[in-house]
Amino acid sequence: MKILFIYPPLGEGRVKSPATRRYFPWGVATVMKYLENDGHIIELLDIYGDDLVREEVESFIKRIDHDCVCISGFASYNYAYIIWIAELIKTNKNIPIIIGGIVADLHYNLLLSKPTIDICILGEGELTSVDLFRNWENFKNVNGIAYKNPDIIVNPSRELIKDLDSLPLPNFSLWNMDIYLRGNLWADDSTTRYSEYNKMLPEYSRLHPNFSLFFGRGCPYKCSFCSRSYQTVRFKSVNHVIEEIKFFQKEYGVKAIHFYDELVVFNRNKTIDFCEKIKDLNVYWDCQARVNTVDEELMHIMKASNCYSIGFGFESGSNSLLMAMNKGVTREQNLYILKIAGKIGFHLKIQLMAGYPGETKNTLQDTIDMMKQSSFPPRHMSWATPLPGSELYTKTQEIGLIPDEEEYLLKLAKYNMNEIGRIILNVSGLSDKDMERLFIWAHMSMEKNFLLNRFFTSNIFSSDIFWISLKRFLYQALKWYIFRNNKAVQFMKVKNLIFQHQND
Ligand code: B12
Ligand code: SF4
Repeated sequence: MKILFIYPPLGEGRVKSPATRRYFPWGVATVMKYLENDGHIIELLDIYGDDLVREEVESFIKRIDHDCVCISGFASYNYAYIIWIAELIKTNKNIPIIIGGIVADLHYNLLLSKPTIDICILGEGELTSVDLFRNWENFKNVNGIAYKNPDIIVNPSRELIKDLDSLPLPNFSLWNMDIYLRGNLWADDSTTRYSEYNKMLPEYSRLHPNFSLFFGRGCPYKCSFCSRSYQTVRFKSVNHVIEEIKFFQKEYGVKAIHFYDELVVFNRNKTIDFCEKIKDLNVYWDCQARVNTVDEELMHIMKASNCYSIGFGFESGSNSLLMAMNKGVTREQNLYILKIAGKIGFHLKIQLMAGYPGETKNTLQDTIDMMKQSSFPPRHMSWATPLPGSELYTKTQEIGLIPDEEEYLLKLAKYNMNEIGRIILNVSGLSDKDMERLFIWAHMSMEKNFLLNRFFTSNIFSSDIFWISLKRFLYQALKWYIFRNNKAVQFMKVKNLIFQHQND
């Protein structure tokens, strides 16, 4: 069969922005490779990677001559775009449309209620898609799919792939590797625009080209705000990952690797084994971790193996909120990480969340106080947004705050996690206005503390830190002033117009 795969953008799709960073979509790329190995002709329209605008997509779709189209939906945020493109395809050519990815998993009922969408692949797609195409004439016994006949039928689920080392490398020639190899990783965002922190990082040129990799699938934790796709945890072996890195070094001259799952440091012994082996490769790497899976000794070992940055979801400085989130860590554990990172000189990327149910000025104050101990400003503080598939989402639905799933998904497409005036749903229990005020106040307080901290600890006038911090602070203050005068939404619209090309 000649199959067209489509990888859509998140949300509404972007205006052209060559500066945007991209993460390689391993999941769908591996599915494509399985089908290719099974004898199919696979082509790709990578709207996300190539940053195509809708007119370009329309002109491409008019020319398709495929037997079938497979669309991947990385998150619920893709829903609106997928509906749009499915309609576009069916209007031009009446061929079967298959949806896979998390959006299919979570929203197959809605997707299949559309006349344009024929089949949804639920869960891992590699074995299921091969099985589906092998039984194309009669797929009613294919596990792991949902389809219409004419009602929606959901087949039994399929077992997960046990051995992740058995996954073949994707066919990279189908993807625009120039784009995926030039990611900014975590070496260039709000926390590293301070030259002092940049000093902790390798020179920019020594991190390029780089690539994103993953160590495992699934997560054993149960944070209530998170929409986990796999309950069980599986890892690639350390040796396998090392071989993959060697491949990218040899083929693409990769100098840095970004692990985008949280499992690299899940198992201490495995992490140490990995650090010992990656040390010899002369490649930089960064990853995400949980504060309960890292300690001082491990951070030393990681740093010595060229790990240049770790991302942590601290979420909050309030123990009561951390408990409500079922985060499984405490404020004290967050503080411990800040302390040892300061001691070792380890670069951290801290993510925070504001507006979780029960958030108040006091809980946000706890977060602000916790961040006072940090020599880094947070990477992001995002709105607590109920993600389909999460416990928070189910509870929000139960109390009637999401009366219509589709309407919510259409709103999500417009979502921007950091932007005031674009909040999708306020679940904090406070009024929108109060929560928005607190959000800005918390941002400003953290900036102020950071600025004061720098003021007293560095030779401010000889470095750019003071001036960058001051600029950031004034920016927050301006936002605050405008918001107080109820002009926040208009302000953000203007700001978006000015800065949209710098989106990351
Ligand atoms: C890595 C990752 C990222 C990476 C990007 C990865 C990428 N481009 O592919 C980064 C860090 C960029 C990222 C960002 C975000 N992410 Co994220 N991310 C993940 C994570 C941890 C792993 C995804 C992954 O690679 N999984 C492993 C692969 C193998 O699975 P997969 O991609 O789903 O693919 C398999 C199947 O779905 C299926 N399949 C997929 N496509 C297709 C297509 C067809 C046709 C078929 C047949 C099958 C098929 O087969 C694949 C192989 O088995 C997931 C959590 C998770 N466990 O899934 C969250 C997750 C997907 N992210 C999530 C979110 C919310 C986001 C953000 C929107 C967060 C934010 N607030 O901004 C941002 C988006 C920012 C942006 N501009 O891109 C949510 C989505 C929840 C939801 N209901 O929408 C998840 C589930 C995590 C969570 N916290 O709940 N993310
Ligand atoms: S937030 Fe991270 S640790 Fe928590 S359940 Fe999700 S993936 Fe796991």
